[in-house]
Amino acid sequence: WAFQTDERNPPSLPSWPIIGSLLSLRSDRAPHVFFQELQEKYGDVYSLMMGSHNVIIVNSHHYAKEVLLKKGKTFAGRPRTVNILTRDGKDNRFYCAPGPQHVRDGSASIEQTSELRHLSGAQASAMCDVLEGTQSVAVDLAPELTRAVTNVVCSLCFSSSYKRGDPEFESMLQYSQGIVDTVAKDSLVDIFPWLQIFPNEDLRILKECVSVRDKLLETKYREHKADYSDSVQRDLLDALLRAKRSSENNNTSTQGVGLTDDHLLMTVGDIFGAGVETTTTVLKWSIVYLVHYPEVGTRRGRHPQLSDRGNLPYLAATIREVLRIRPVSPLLIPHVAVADTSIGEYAVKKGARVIVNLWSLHHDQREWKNPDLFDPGESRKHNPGCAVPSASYLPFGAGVRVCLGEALAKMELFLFLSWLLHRFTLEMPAGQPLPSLDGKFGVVLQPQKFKVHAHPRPGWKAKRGGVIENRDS
Ligand code: PLO
Repeated sequence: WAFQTDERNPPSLPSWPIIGSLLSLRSDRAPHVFFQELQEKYGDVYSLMMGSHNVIIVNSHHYAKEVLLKKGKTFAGRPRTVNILTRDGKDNRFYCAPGPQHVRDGSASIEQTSELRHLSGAQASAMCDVLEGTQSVAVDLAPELTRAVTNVVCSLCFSSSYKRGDPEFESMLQYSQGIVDTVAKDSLVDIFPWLQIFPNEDLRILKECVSVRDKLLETKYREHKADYSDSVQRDLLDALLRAKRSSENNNTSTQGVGLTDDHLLMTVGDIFGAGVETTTTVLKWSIVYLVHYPEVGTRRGRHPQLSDRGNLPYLAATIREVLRIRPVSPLLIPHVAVADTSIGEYAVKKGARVIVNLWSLHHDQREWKNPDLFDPGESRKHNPGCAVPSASYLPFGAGVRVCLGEALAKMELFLFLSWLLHRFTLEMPAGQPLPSLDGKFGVVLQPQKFKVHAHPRPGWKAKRGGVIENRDS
């Protein structure tokens, strides 16, 4: 009497024992695009089996908000998968209960530091100086962008920064890329356990990269512990050390879980990795789109400081549009239902994984006019029946698992791009095709490598203290 129950199961892809819905999932499309295509046949919410796991894919903003906001706590679980990267889930951001206090404390201290603005401004300016030296050749901007972003996060986490050619920085670039390339595939190990029995090349690369990363983190940790003092808090690592000490003094039982060294290391590692990979990726996409739509770049403002954000609405709109059309994390991070519950009219069992397909939300024909078109202009504001910005827009996720770094990211994006556009026009080298708009799907959606010419604009000069003045207006 299945039809007598109030709630029914979501439409489901065909599945078989052990391999689950694998046969229906073969596609040369990236998963987020493929999941959006399946929406036509199966609807906004459907389920499939990955191995023995029930996975629910959510493709529209009403249902997505039910998962993230209305029933946020019920869906706040995380799958216990990637244990190579996290030492069995000791990075709280991914796997523990959402918002553990020491991470919240850390992120609060991120937002408090007004120094960060100056720091970001200084990094942006240093980056522009380097680019100015490359005038006549087309260059891949990625390493310079990464260095600038890394240095912001690095001083936030460890109060240190990297100079050009620093071997530690080069090794960091390498291991980070290695992890980004392989960690998405690693989560497949969980679905197909035999991959672990037959060690493959990716797994080797991932393990190697993680061990390089961990050594670096451990060195920083040792140095910090050596000259830690309760009276000064230099950075995030100090804040975490303090939280650990106070939880030890308070006698563990009140705090529930004691913080171990691994917890601290993995938390810093996460914030570090997330801070670098995400912002850098958005900057790269912004440049891709600026080269495709050069008219966007010419509408620049005059004094790139954070306080100008209100005066540069077009740049702000451009950043919003980049985050819409190429979201960094098109499938967010999987959620897990911690109790029996429902999504809309559909029943959801405890333990089910829920993937919010942000790509579908950001490319929903019902919510956006020409969703595949890059359009930072006015027309995006006139979505039929949509507030500004649209309800179908969640580049940082939402609810208890919302991105910790949203404020930092927005500040960095604005400062880095306004400086870049203020000092340079970006162009493809003559005869070169425009960079591809297709992303490489991994743990973040990355653009492919490309080179551009950065032509210095005439008429700006640097004044003391990094404030710049425009003379050509
Ligand atoms: C990036 C590579 C680092 O070496 C480790 C790391 C930690 C946190 C991850 C990040 C990587 C990729 C982007 C992630 C972030 C946590 C939140 C963020 C997944 C793997 C996003 C986009 O959701």
